[in-house]
Amino acid sequence: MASSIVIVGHLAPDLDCLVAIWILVRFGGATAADLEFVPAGRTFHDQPPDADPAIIHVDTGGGRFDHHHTADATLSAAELVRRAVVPGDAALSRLVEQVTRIDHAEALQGQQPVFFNITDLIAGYNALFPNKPFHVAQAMLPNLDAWYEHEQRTLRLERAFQRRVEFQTRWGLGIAMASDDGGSSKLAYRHGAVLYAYRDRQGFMGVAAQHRSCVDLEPIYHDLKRVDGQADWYLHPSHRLLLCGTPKAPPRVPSALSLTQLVDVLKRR
Ligand SMILES: [Mn+2]
Repeated sequence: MASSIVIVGHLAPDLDCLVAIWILVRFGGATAADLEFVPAGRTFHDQPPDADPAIIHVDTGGGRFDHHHTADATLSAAELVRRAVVPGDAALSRLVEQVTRIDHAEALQGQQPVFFNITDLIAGYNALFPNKPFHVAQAMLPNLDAWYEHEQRTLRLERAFQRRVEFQTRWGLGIAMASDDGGSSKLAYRHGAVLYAYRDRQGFMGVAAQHRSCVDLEPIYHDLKRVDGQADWYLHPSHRLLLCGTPKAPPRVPSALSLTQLVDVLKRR
């Protein structure tokens, strides 16, 4: 796309509108596009929405990237842009699927999440910059980059989880996995693990027990002190978490064990 592209969204842009803009900017080559905002439903200078290929309307105007002509709950402006620009990106599909659901959930009462969420964040930006929708968009683009990165990481973890090792412990099923990103307790517990161990790209390792279990990792901690004495193992006060290095707290000395050796320690108890 040429740099003379204009992307037109609606005033007080919402998540759907912002994600549609973000896809065009980040994936559609519209990096230098001008952003314009019109009252929802209207078009730029009241021209037909798709008359000029260099003026792209999203979530407003009734054109090809506006979904308000239909009540189809699987459609959103972001989804229409995604299908047209990057239909084959799995992480983006996941992100946009959630955007579509959020866009349609807004009309429903009593289904809002309990905690502060991305819709609240956007509402905050619109409150900070009520007459500057461009500022809202500029502030949100990096947040959407981060969300996309999160979805990519989740997909990588799911792929790595398929190569997991399952083993028996005295407490029940153990699951071990190694991946660039470490492990996913969510995936392990969903799969029925009571104990789960992981190793990441930097050699950071950890063992965690499901929080409803009666596992006490203190004996394992002492075993590790014996076989991996130099390493900086940390036993969490809950006794359900045993860590040797996390991004929050890199280890002074990393573990010398392989994941298989760690699993052997866990199996022996
Ligand atoms: Mn929408």
